[in-house]
Amino acid sequence: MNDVGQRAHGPLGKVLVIIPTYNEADNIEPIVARVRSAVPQAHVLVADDNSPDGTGKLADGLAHDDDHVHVLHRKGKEGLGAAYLAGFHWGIDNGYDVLCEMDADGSHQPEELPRLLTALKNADLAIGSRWVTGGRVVNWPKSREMLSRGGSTYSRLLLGVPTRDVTAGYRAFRKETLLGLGMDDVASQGYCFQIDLTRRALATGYKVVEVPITFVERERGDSKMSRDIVAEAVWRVAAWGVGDRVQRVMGRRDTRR
Ligand SMILES: Nc1nc2c(ncn2[C@@H]2O[C@H](COP(=O)(O)OP(=O)(O)O)[C@@H](O)[C@H]2O)c(=O)[nH]1
Ligand SMILES: [Mg+2]
Repeated sequence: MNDVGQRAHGPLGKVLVIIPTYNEADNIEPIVARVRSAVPQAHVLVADDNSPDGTGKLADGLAHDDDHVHVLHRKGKEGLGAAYLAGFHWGIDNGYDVLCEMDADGSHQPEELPRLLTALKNADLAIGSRWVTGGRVVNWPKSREMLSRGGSTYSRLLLGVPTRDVTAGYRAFRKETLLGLGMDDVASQGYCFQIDLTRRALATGYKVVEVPITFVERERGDSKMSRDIVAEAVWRVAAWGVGDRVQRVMGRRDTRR
């Protein structure tokens, strides 16, 4: 382990909650309202990929009425990872110290964010986890649960990471963590994006903690999860696993690439 993990953790500072959206018109207003009431001091950034259903316009209305709400309009659908990277850069450039990831569809309950932020006080990355004791999922089809649990186990085995919920998308990062783990080299899309952030944070020596959450399946709108996103995760994790082993055999220390 690198020695970055040994340093003391400073106060959290300014918090930004990034919500990536693609066709979330039915969800965007309630989720932003819930974040604003659960963590009133936090700011919200909606990172919208020019949703055809007008989500971006609705978000503009929220931003007009509330100086804690901001909108990042992107040209078109480029995937969750690209939207988050743009959001992280926006947040860092605008002076935020903590960058949170949260889905728009209500699966990540804003009311649980204070627990993530409390955990981050003594960590570099806090992950809202379904698969640690106390974590659970509500209304999720058995097939999705098996895919998620299987994906985490597969990644743990191949990458040798201890994290139980490697693909989790409810997270709070310190700014220094994102800068230190080399976020601009994260090339992945959906689940893979989250797995890559996790393995890079651990390989860099950052302290990663998991906080149990209750993940609630969306009631409105459609999932953007696809076969391609799963396939990408399967091959990339296998490639990283092999790469890490080769590097270990060659005696290299940096296992991030
Ligand atoms: N900006 C942006 N957001 C996206 C994209 N794909 C998914 N999202 C958002 O990412 C979050 C999680 O997506 P979701 O479809 O719920 O995935 P699932 O929970 O794995 O089924 C939601 O807020 C989506 O609107 C994308 O290409 N661009
Ligand atoms: Mg979802």
